Parts: sequence; C-alpha cells; structure tokens
Amino acid sequence: MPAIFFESALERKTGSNPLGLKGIDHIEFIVDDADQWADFFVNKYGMARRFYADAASGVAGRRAHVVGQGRINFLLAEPQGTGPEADFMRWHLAEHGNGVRDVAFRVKDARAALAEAARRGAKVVRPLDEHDSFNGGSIAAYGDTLHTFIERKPHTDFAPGYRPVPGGFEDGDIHFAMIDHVVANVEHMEEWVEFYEKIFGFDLFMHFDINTGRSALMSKVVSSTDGWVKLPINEPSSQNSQIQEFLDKYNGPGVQHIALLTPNIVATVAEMRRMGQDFLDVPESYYDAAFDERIGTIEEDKEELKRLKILVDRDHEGYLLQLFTKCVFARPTLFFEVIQRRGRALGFGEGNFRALFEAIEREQAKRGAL
Ligand code: TYF
Ligand code: FE
Repeated sequence: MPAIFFESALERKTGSNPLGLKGIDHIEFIVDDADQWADFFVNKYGMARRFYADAASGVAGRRAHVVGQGRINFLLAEPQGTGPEADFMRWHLAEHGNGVRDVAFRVKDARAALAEAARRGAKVVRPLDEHDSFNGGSIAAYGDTLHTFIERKPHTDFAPGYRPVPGGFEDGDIHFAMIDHVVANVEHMEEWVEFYEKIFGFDLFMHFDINTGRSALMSKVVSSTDGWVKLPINEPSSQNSQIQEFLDKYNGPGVQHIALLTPNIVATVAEMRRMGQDFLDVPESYYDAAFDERIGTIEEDKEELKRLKILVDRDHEGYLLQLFTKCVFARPTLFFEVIQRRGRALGFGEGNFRALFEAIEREQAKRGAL
C-alpha cells in the first residue's frame, strides 16, 4: 500500500492588500486555434461567448475570444499576421504548447498597483496602458506567466478593441460561478511563496507534503487576506513526480490547474460528461464503507456521486466535492478541477489526495512517464 503523508496548517492571517486586488479578472490562454478552444469551453464547460477581437476590431497580431460564465472569463488568443505580438505568441506556442500566459487581477487602481508592485521588487513587463474606461499593466511571475492588473469602469467592454458578442448568455445545466484557485507548478516553491508574500501581501494558508510511495511533491497555498484569491504552488520532490513531468513537457513553470467553483456539482458534472469531457478515473473502491464513515451525512445522493465519480472530503466546518479533468491540451500539462464547497469548507481535498494522486499516476504510467 503506498504511503501518503501530508501536513496542513491554517496559519494566522497577517497580510494586507497593498495592490488593491479585487479578485481574478480573467485568465489568458495562448492557443493554436482560438475558434476551436472557444467552442470547447462553450460546449463542454457551459460558457458563453462574451467578446471578440482581431486586427479589424483594433487589436493587432491576434484573433481572440473571451468566453465565460459568472465571474469567470477565459481569454483565448491565437497569433495572427505579423508583428511583435504575433511573433511572441508563436514563440510561446512553440515553447509551451497551448497554455496560460496571464493570470490577470482586477484592481481598484492599475497605476497604483503597478507602481507599488514595482516598489516591492516586481519586474514590470508591460507598462501602464491608459484609456478612458480601461487601464492595465503587467508584471512577470513564474516561468513566462504574467500578472496583469486591470482597472475597468463598470459596464464597459473587456478591453480596448474587444467587441461584445450579442446574445451571449448561459442557460444550460453546467453551472460555474467563479475561479476557486489557480495552481502553479514551479521548480522552487519557496521562492514563489515569498514572491506572493512580498509583492502581493498574501498569507501562507496551508501546506502539504505528499508522498504516494511512487512519487512526491510539496505544495503551499498562498491567499489574499480576504480569502478570495487562492494560489497553491507545487514543487516536485521526486524525479518522476507529476510536477516534474509538467515542468519537462511545458518547458518550465506554469499554470497546472484551474479550479472552477460550482453551486451544483452533480448537474454540472453530469452534463460535462454528456458533452464528452473526460475526467480522471476513480476506482469503485473509493466509495467503500470507509468512505461512508469518513463523509457521514451529506446533502447529495451518494449513489449519484459514485455514478459520476465525484470525490468528497470532510473539512473543518463543512465538506467539499471535487473532481479533475484529464489534461485538456495535446501536451500533458493543464487540467481543470470542478469544485463545490458546502458549509465553510476551506480545504483543497486533502482526504482525496491518495485517490487523486494514484489516478494521476495511472495516467502518467499510460504515457510511459512512470
Ligand atoms: O489544488 C489543490 O491543492 C488540489 C489538489 O498536482 C492537487 O486540487 C494538488 C496538486 C496537484 C493536483 C491536485
Ligand atoms: Fe485544486
């Protein structure tokens, strides 16, 4: 039986909000085919088309769709034509494959956020871009990932040159409200924990040390003091760990998974499966007597959870339900998590780590990585 160790600790909140963060504004993906990936999120993740941009609408070098649901916005951009932006995006695609370039935050004041981040030691990679109803600027994070700070007047377009797509609303059975957390895979976890503490004023929220017996990783979660932005940071602690496999295939640090918060995981997962989204497989044995005992009474029908292979974890003051998609892009890099929190559940599914990491290792073994 593989051993699995983890420690977690809820640390005392000491941070502040020096950059005036309000939350995650959007996530930008650089992809090989913006139309295809917009269709993917519309069909399989219940998102609506919200905005569109290309050279004709006033944004040089790209074709881009913004799709989303609730507070979630995914910007899917594909290089087009010539020029520095298109060249950079082609380079990013060749280097990383499809992946996340930017985890963008909404802020009160983009000029102030950028100046304060720079004062605290961040590297500004895109200076302030100022418009009537939009200001933005970016700093460098792990690998080639950016954090853009966006200040936008309410009820205005996504960004200059982005045209609203009429009739874009979601009325299906897939329900997503916001991004719960965004996970980074890096080489040196501590360096990036310090980055978020120093630049963003984030607090260390939890830490995990996980060893399945076959491979190992470490994870620390940093979060904004208000708790709305949660960024787990993983580091490989064995050569064959899933984190090392990501670093090898992505050619460096980057976003590993994005957890999407749903108010109804049963309906959401049933419909995502019907639309063809694959999830990591959980063995039947996960739902044995020990599961019943560990989870106790919950609002969901346990037979339905078993049929849909949804994982459940008891937490300090509630419980959470979660499951993980298989890697979505051609390279085994990025995946999504679907998560529902009941009560004041604050964890990340620690009780599921054994089942989860064994499932991930089965996928790695299929790829010949173990
Ligand atoms: O975000 C988390 O911490 C959980 C568990 O490679 C997890 O979703 C941690 C590491 C990982 C995959 C999932
Ligand atoms: Fe997660």
